Amino acid sequence: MLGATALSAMTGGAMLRRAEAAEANDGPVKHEDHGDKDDRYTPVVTVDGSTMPFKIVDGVKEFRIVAEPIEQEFAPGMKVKCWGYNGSTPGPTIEAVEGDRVRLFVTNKLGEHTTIHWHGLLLPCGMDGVGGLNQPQIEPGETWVYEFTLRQHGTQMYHPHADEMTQMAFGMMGMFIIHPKKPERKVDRDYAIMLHEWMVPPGAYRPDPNVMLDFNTFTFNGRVFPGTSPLLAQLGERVRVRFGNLSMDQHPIHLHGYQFKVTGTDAGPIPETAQWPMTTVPVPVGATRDFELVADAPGDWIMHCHKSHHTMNAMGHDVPNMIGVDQREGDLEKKLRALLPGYMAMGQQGMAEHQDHARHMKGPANTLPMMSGEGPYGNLEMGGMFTMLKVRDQLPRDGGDPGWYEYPKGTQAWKVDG
Ligand SMILES: [Cu+2]
Repeated sequence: MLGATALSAMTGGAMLRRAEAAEANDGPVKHEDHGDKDDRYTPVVTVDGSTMPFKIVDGVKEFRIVAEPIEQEFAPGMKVKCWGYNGSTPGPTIEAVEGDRVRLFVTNKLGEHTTIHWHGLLLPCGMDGVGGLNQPQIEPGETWVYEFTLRQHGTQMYHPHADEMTQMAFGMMGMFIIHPKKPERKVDRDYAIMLHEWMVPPGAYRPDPNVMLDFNTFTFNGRVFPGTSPLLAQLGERVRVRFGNLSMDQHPIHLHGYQFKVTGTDAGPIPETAQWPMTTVPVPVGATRDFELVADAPGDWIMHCHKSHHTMNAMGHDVPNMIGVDQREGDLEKKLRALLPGYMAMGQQGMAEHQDHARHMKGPANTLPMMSGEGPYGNLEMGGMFTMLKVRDQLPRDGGDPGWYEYPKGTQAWKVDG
């Protein structure tokens, strides 16, 4: 069970996936965590995701993991047939403390065999989970047990080491966070975000695992903007954000309005003297990065991958570039319409008009427009790996979304004549 602190920190996050409304960030925070409680740490909040329940049995922390086909809503309007753990992709975040003995039951409900590899963990070789090498594969219907003592702390991950290409492309992955035995610098809010990328062909419901480079959907914890929940912080709080990346690309994560320090990698904490101040942290493939900041600047600060195609939803990469082509010249648009009924010239001045067009032009089924989302001043023209850090001097008591930031007078850009 999560403590009250964690619940309030969850801030419209954890259960948004199950919320009906498009941007219902203020929905009730419920949790389906029936396990035991661990008071030794402030639980991490897996934004839009969940924490894996556990039971302490004879001093061993037991987790039950089910590998299974699932349906994941990336954002309202797009549900994808994925594979995951315990009903979601990424699977629930596993949390424990350095020195703990953990017992992880893995039940395979997929149609093919699987295993789990504990990525970055120091453990006996026979627990490493490489199917065919460290153990036989876990066949459909079987349950296998991994058990080891945690000899480190930091942000780690878990994923299959069996038919990896398919199983990871379908979303099988999760975070494995080990808190230090001797508490280090305490943070007030601790967030975890698993980065992933997918090729979901327009009109399709299932990701294509054969794609190597040309992905069209980029998720934070299995959600794309505008389906991502904001991270919240109260003025003065110390915030940690942990990123894990098991996708096929590096993702440079950029936060506006702050300089943060990169405080941890998959090999644990970085000594203070070696911590890098940054505004963009590259999260390499097969690695994790933690950063920390003190939330001293109020506002709505965006946080996103800085590869600009990664902040778009599905787009046609093969379309001819029409920017600068005046199709009204010589009635070109009209002539084309005679050949192609309904043809409309688009993208002559840029692509921003796409967001408005997407509102009244029906695209393929189960496919989100390339750009979407609205702010207090109009279209945000974003998608994919995009969210916000909302910092307020007073967050709503229920831990919900505080709404849009109210800019103090004289602190906003203004328009002039000429
Ligand atoms: Cu990216």
